[in-house]
Amino acid sequence: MTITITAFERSPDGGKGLARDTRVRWALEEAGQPYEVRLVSFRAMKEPAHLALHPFGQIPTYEEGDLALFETGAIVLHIAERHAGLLPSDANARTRAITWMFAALSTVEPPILELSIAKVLERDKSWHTERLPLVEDRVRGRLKQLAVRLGDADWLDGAFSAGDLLMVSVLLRLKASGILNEYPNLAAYVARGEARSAYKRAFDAQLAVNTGKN
Ligand SMILES: N[C@@H](CCC(=O)N[C@@H](CS)C(=O)NCC(=O)O)C(=O)O
Repeated sequence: MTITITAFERSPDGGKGLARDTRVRWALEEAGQPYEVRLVSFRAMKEPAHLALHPFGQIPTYEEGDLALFETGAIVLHIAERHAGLLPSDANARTRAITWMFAALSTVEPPILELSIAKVLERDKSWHTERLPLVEDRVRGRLKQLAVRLGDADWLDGAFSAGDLLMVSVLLRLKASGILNEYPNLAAYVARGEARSAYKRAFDAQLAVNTGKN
């Protein structure tokens, strides 16, 4: 059955791989599943046809036969549960990997997004310079805890899993800030994720859309 995902017609990041279709592309590449992409404009994302797929008018969405999904956590979990390569077969290890997926999206991603919002949307506020260090420190707090847990391991819990895929995807947003480099084991962890051939294919595919080379 054909898998179709949606992605920005023009990503605000110009192809740096931060739009969330990249993590879905990455999961599909890890699973060896071909997919098609339907590009949507910001206007089309808020129109009824897209809202029927995604109630919040966002990307990415995922369609496969009569199944339509939104939310990257749910999409990556769906891919990981149906194809080998992203979740261990041992039941407990599998549940721990899923726990890391939730940790990435609900514990680590929120302060990182708050930092992006503070930097991009709150620049002109009178309280911006006072608030920014507080937001940065909340990110540092989470990174410190994550760095302690990762230690000198390659991945969060044994072999690479969907938990790592989402955690690396979330941390990538910090690369430009320099904060990630304050935690050398996390910077190396992200670099290991980026070095995977499946990630490279996913990154190149989204870049091609944004440079008009697809
Ligand atoms: N929690 C959602 C977030 C989706 C999301 O924020 N998508 C962004 C692109 S990365 C978007 O569509 N932004 C445009 C908008 O919200 O209007 C997920 O993980 O899928």
